Amino acid sequence: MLSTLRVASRSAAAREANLRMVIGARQASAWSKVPQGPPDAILGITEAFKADSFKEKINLGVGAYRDDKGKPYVLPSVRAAEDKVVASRSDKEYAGITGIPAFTNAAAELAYGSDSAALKEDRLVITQTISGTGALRIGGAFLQRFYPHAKKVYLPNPSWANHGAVFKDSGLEVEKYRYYNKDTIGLDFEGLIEDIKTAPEGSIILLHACAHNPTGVDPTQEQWRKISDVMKEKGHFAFFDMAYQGFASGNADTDAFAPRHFVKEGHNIALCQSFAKNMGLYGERVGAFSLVCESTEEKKFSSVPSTPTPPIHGARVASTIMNDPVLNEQWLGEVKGMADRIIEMRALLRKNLEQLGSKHDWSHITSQIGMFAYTGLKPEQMDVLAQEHSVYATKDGRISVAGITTGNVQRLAESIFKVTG
Ligand code: PLA
Repeated sequence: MLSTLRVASRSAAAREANLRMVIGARQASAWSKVPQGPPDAILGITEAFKADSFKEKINLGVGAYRDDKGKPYVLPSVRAAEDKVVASRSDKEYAGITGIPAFTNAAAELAYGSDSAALKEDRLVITQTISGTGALRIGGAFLQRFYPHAKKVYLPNPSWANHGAVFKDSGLEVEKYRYYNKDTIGLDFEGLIEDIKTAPEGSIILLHACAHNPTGVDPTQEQWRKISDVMKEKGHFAFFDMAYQGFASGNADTDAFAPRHFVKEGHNIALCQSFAKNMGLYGERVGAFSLVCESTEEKKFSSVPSTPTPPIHGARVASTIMNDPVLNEQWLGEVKGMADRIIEMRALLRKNLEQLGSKHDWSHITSQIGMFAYTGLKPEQMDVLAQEHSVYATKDGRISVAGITTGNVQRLAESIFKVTG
């Protein structure tokens, strides 16, 4: 203590440093019981990738689209809309509590379809959110407070790594239902149906609308119909996460089949939308949460507040695109372009692996859909890929196909071949 005092008297700078130490000590005692948050498994990979000095390193961790040069891609329609937004010299006033109506109306139409009964009958509530994660968080909290039949949500096994944490933070309990069959590298449809049937009536079931993350395995339309029937029989509540509309098939309507079918069948669903992937607006945090109500009357009671109040710039960009027929058409073409490049890279990776003489069956790489391929590689093999080949991806064997290019696919295939034999 004496020595600290002496140091403190030496100079103003030293005094300040000393003060910081004292404050630090106080803070440590105030927060010392706070458990350290888990590292973000996906963004942590980006950190490891950045720290690697090997020139030909490959990052297949985060699901962020890259062009064929491996560079982040800003959609030309987004650039054009952004120019329009800037040229309009709009003010920076707060948006309303549920966001920008021109954005949320267009988002609802994109998701549900302009002919949706829920829209025509004016029984949809929608609020702007901090991208898809914010939608899940707000939706989770809303259900936790007001959904009368359950306080537990059933997630597919496996599911997006953050689903569990986001719902737990919303105060919901989390349970799993069977989804993926390791042996077939496909959907465990019987297991899924059985688990949904045995869940207590009125359970909340989380469904990935399309491009299931991490497996890339989606139910077929026939299977979706069956899931809808079983859920109706049991009075379950469908909570859709649609983070990849347009990205799976290249067609925004095709990808929205499941939630639209459920609504047609009379399910009053909840839906989370993200514009991170399909518009490439990752950091702008543009999303929406909506609830289909039984009637306009019920809608009046179901106002879902947003983060007060949501950010305006990204929502203005998305709204400009969706409300301008020419830009909208251009954007849909660009989404298809991204989806097609991913599909092409799947084919190329499989071809390269087969040409190398790999004895494994890699057909799942091309049959899976969306941003990710679930390779079936084991955690130890993923470690070797990172340590010996500078190929970075999540330990569960998921690779972001969006990070593959014509320039790196051969080296990637060789690395996977060496690791899997
Ligand atoms: N839902 C699913 C199924 C997702 O995969 C993601 C993002 C989100 C919601 C949330 O996205 P948003 O908040 O940006 O709209 N998953 C990414 C990103 C792409 C991440 O986890 O950091 C992934 O790599 O899995």
